[in-house]
Amino acid sequence: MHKAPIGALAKQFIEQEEKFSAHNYHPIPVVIKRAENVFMWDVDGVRYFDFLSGYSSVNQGHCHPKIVSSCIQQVQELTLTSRAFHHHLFGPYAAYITSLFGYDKVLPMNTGVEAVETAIKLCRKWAYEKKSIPSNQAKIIVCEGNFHGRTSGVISFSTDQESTRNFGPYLPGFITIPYDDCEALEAALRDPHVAGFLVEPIQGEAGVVVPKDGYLRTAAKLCRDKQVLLLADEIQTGLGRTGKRLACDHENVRPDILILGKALSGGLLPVSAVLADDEIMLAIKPGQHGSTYGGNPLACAIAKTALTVIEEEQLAENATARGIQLREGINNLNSPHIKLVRGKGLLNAIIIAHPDANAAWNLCIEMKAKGLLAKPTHGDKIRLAPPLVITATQIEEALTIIHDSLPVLNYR
Ligand code: IF1
Repeated sequence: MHKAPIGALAKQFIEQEEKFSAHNYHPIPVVIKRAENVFMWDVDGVRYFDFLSGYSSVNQGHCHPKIVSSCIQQVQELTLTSRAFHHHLFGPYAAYITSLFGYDKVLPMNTGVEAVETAIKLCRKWAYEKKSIPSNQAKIIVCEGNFHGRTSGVISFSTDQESTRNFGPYLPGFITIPYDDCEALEAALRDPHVAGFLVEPIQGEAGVVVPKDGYLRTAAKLCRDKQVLLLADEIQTGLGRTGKRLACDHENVRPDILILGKALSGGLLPVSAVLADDEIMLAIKPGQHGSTYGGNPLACAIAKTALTVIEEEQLAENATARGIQLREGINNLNSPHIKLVRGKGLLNAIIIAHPDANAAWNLCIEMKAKGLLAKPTHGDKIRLAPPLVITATQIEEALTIIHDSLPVLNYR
């Protein structure tokens, strides 16, 4: 595995982290100190393009001035009331986000997985109380290769050994089918106890797996015909990332339950949300679900600005144009080490073709040395997902870095 030379200062921070924190990640060997727009700077002042974007959390660019300003103003006035009391920002925020996405109501949470767990509970509650599925018999269809978070409940239906092994016993009530397979979905929907279908419009963690055109539209119709709820996990694909406000918008699909997170706060703090219409959302009554920080004033202030920035700066449109430029640029490299590039908008990945299992990692280390940070996913895939504010000139600069880094694979 390609060893990256790191400075003494960075080494000191990494050793401290190694000694005093859990080893639940294997980061690229770089210690970031500052970030702005599409760039991050390490503790030695070296600048990098950020091509991971906090896993699509900083679509608006790092430390977007308008979002930071909202944060600074609000953090000095009121940060938390809990939901035991009302506060003056929640109503306007709820009105704004429900109007923007076209749903009756929002249930605010914090992390993405909390929103996914919320959506599962909402779907089950609706199934028992509105669809009369027998108690504790509700099933939710999920896809192979899914990634929806890391709570014990959500990993219960993961098909990734690293996410599940030795974390049992697992939450029951899930049917797993192949992704991008409507025949399998149609067959699974014959079970009268199916309450919902939870799906990522594009599978992020699996390596940016883009389903065939029409998959989501057909899946939505199959679910509708069986009175099964469509739960769209747009935590990573939403908020402009794939070139539309939501990835579902590419096929004019309106999920019954919409799940948002990550860029909902522009990377300032965990903010997530579940949106649905009254028939579903009002199945949960007072005292039946919640969270200490869910819908807190600081989150409302930040999220409302984070959403307006995406709209005002037309970040989805830029993601479309820059994504086409990036994919065409990578294809034009004609590298024997790149099997293919795939993605939509600025959610992309390259698949590395190389006998060395560490090739993708080695390429990432070389790109880091040349000023671009990215990280492999599932071995041979490298996600390329810069903030949606990136310019055409910056894409060209990034392509030059990728081009100049590829020869590192020639000698392994
Ligand atoms: C890690 C992956 C990406 C998500 C989707 C829900 C969640 C995520 C589609 C949960 C979170 C993060 C988690 C982070 C790395 C990153 C990731 F590699 F894990 F899978 F982006 F692809 N639905 N994804 O992508 O949201 O609770 O984390 O806020 O756990 O390593 P969260």
